[in-house]
Amino acid sequence: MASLKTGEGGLSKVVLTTNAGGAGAATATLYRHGATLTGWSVGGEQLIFVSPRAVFQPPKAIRGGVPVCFPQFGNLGPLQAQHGFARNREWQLAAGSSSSSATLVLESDEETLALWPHAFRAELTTSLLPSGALQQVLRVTNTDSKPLEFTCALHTYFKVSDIANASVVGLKGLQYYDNAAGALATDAAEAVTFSGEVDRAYIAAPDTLKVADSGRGAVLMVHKRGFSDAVVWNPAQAKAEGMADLGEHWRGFVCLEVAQARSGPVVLQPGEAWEGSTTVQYDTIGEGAD
Ligand code: TA6
Repeated sequence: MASLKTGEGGLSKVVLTTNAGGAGAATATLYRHGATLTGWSVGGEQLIFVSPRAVFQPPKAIRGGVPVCFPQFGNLGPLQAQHGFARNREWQLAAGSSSSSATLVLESDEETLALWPHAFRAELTTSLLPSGALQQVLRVTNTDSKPLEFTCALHTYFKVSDIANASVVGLKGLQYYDNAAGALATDAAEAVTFSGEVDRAYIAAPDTLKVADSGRGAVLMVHKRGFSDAVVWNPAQAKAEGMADLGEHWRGFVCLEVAQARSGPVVLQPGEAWEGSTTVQYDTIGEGAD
């Protein structure tokens, strides 16, 4: 049974474990604040980045982990708040969670209705698979009597030895919106590498993508379903210095986010539900698929 514990800042968290013994043992940590996953380790190797300067004080979003961007990704929606409000609100632990899987729930209330006049139920189910892989499923139900339209993302910060050692493979030939340049472009490179700010929202990305860290011989195979797009981000030094909860720690992560963003919003009729999922498998270089 997943149990609630007290974490950073006195916030409530859930710790998940697999029963796999020895090298395959995996753990994950999930805060009710923002339903933000703040850790995933396999065989003792921590694979998720959280800024050492992260502020665990609601409503501020935790810098790092896997923030839930809903009901909009970025500014792709009517809200003033970038990435919506889900990552700033407390989610409830649903009954039926186990030692290796937990569902957190966010339902519309007076506050959200004042921000966004739509009744909804959002559920994030986080599971550690027997292999140690991390799976997250976001399910949104339109509980209103009118259509619901939203964009969303699971904004994952993968821990890397150094951004200079990181690459993202699988996006060659795709069109992306370059948020730094404010323009569309096409990626001709075999892999995305990081020699400066990278802030790209790829349109209609493949369902399998790879994050590689040559500095620690790690490969993360990311498999998405339901999310059409993928976002790659690292702010580099100039932007990071303007972020009080990041600063000099910008070299420690690469964001590869599964998103329903530039391809267009999800539209749900009353009573309809949508699901998007990501499953991430950790391998050491040499084991992972090429
Ligand atoms: O996913 C990339 C991005 O949209 C970047 O443009 C940057 O703003 C990043 O998200 C972090 O956003 P935040 O609101 O968490 O500072």
